[in-house]
Amino acid sequence: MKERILNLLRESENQYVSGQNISEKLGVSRAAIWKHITALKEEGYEIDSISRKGYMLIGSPDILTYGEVSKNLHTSFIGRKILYFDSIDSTNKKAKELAFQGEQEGTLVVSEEQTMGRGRLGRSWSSPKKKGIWMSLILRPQVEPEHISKITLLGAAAIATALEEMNADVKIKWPNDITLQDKKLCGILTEMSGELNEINYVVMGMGINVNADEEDFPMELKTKATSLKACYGKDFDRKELLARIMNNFEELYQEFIQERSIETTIKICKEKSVLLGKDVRIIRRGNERAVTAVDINQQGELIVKNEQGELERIISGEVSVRGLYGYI
Ligand code: BT5
Repeated sequence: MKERILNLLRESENQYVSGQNISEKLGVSRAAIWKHITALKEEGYEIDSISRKGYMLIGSPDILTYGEVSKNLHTSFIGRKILYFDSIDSTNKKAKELAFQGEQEGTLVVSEEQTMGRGRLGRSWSSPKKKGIWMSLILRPQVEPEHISKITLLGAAAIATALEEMNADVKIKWPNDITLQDKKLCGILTEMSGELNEINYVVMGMGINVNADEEDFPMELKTKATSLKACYGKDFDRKELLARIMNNFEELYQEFIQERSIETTIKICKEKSVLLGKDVRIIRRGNERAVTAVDINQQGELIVKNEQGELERIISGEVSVRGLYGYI
């Protein structure tokens, strides 16, 4: 009922809606309306009330609920259901539990903070409250498990495009990072459950530092991580960014599923690549090698030239790529 009252207020932008009107439309008592309005105010909605005129929505809180995000959402199934948490251990963990229980494709788990956010290989992911977007998307692609690493690239291309639409000059660092001014802005963690030939579900976790200030990052990240706010000196609209990511992702995902192609994704990943043409280190289980990044092929693999001058394909899996002297 609270959501329905909120929707009525949203529909009547800059106008008062009378208690009588709400009561008739939704079939609730004036006293119940008052209770829900009070609850909405507690959530951060600014609602003006004048006797005899009714209620008017003046401002909405900076929260990533479906009601707040959907205004900018143009998808048919990606992000059409958002499970919203104020605080959770990890959205990937929650999304995996839900997917295991049968949750449908396209459902998004979002939390304002994570107390045990995870990166790859058990590394931790710093997720301070309301400072970023911490979310996990449930997917059920009908493709062979070997194609799963492509999903991370779809995510990276969707996020980078959304950020570009909001005038942030980001780069993609194959396979799972987005960078801004040579620091890490975003990381993607794609996890899957499946058999040899079949995927049960995929969970793609995305962590994006949006309005974090320098002091929000733990000591060890200060030289390596950045946020949109730290870089551009202003707050960015998290709701709009989240919706834009979903919009872009759905398009790229449809191409992947229906046409079995990631051509558009690869084009974006190459155009925005921070690695191509650079001398980098490939790190796999502690072993490091110096190579030059040359290309990304249609399978989404990184093509590098080794010290013998031979070309090699690098499959994302468990590799990390670093610059010769630092993160890039
Ligand atoms: C990643 O791993 O970059 C994947 C991160 C995925 C996070 C999302 S948030 C929503 C969802 N729920 C989860 O629990 N996880 C996903 P990796 O490439 O392994 O990088 C991890 C490393 O990035 C850490 O070891 C730190 O050095 C660094 N790091 C941690 N927090 C960071 C942050 N907020 N910003 C930038 N770098 C960070």
